[in-house]
Amino acid sequence: MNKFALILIALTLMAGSAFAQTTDLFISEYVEGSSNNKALEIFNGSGDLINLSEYSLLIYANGGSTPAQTIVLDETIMDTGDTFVLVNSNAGAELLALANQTSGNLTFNGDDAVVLVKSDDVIDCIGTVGFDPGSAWSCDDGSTVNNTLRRRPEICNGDNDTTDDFDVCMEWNFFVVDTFDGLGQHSTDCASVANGINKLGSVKAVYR
Ligand SMILES: [Ca+2]
Ligand SMILES: [Ca+2]
Ligand SMILES: [Ca+2]
Repeated sequence: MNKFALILIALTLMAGSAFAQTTDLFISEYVEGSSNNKALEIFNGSGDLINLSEYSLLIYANGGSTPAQTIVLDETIMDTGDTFVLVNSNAGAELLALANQTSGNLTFNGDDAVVLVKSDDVIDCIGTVGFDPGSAWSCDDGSTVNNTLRRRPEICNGDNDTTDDFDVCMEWNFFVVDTFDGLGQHSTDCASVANGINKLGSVKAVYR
């Protein structure tokens, strides 16, 4: 292996570890509560202003491989660090009071894959599209039914693979049913980055 290859490997490793960065929106909280208490929180950890109306939420119900619901998100300019809370229109008053947008189509109940897309590009996913897990995706800590799930602070970007196995313990912390106190803010360990920046280019620039 020549010296150039070694340097390239070192730079790639650095870009992957010391520069854990958020480049786009992701889902930071998922509420599968009692009755119609359903909500999703979307977080902008990137360094860009993002127009939310370019994004949609798709719900693939009960193992279906085409979306049962499509929810176009409202025209909203999200700044770095902003959250946006989407709530089922028939939720209770306490949850509705936290909504930035409501929709009657936000109807997941534990065994439905939830996918955030920008045009046709998958940005984030909860569950596995085309797979029916029974009543929910479960692991030792909890499941996607009758829980509030909050993205772990070390998770910097969405899960853009909708077809791989979904281990809900890998990226989420669990809170008891009808926990709403995390909605409207998100804690992260990740750095923000504007989409236009070439990561390897910026690392090279530092070490030039
Ligand atoms: Ca379902
Ligand atoms: Ca996945
Ligand atoms: Ca939150």
